[in-house]
Amino acid sequence: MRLYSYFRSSAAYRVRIALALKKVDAEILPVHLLKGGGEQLGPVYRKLNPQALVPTLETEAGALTQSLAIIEYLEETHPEPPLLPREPFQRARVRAFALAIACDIHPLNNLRVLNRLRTDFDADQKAIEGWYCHWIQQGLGALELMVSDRAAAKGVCFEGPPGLADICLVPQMANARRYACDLSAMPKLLAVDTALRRRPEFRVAAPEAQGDYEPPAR
Ligand SMILES: N[C@@H](CCC(=O)N[C@@H](CS)C(=O)NCC(=O)O)C(=O)O
Repeated sequence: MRLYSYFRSSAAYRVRIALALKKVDAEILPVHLLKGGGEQLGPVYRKLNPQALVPTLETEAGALTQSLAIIEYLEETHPEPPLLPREPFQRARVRAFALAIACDIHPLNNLRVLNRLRTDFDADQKAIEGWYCHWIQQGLGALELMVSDRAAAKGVCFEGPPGLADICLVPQMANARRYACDLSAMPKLLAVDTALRRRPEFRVAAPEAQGDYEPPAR
């Protein structure tokens, strides 16, 4: 399998964590989202991913897009360890947490959205940072209420082994740190994120562990 990824892409980061938890090997092929206006926008990559977004997982059966669909595919093809609880109500709660990040928080802060705010709505860097942190704080503030004290003390979003909610949380927290968003109102999420990032499967998937990593410009 081949994963088209970008070190800083939080959607690709989700898939990298899932691959590590499942112990599935995949060759990582970097797609630079900024170089030359963005390699994701070129015709070759668009054939694989018509949305021109990372990640894409190339499998023997063909290319798969959308990080959550890719993770569900990995879950179905490699059931152990499970990323979702077996009980339907608990499964739905974990999915709700993950979807809140993947569908409601992350898309508002995606590169193409920020670019359009700059080019078509005259947003300067301060305005972009305000926009970015607004949606993160509103979104993660709600998710803080979904994590029990017991789960947080165990270093996971929901009790049991790390799963889909944790896979979505850690990359979104990395985005928040990148823009220095104030997360002091989310002590449980901060504790869970810190605990998860110590685990080897999360460490190998981290942006700074990637071959295409670039340290932040100062
Ligand atoms: N819902 C998609 C989101 C994918 C996505 O937005 N990827 C970002 C990086 S995190 C991207 O490729 N952005 C490129 C752009 O905005 O041009 C998924 O979960 O895979």
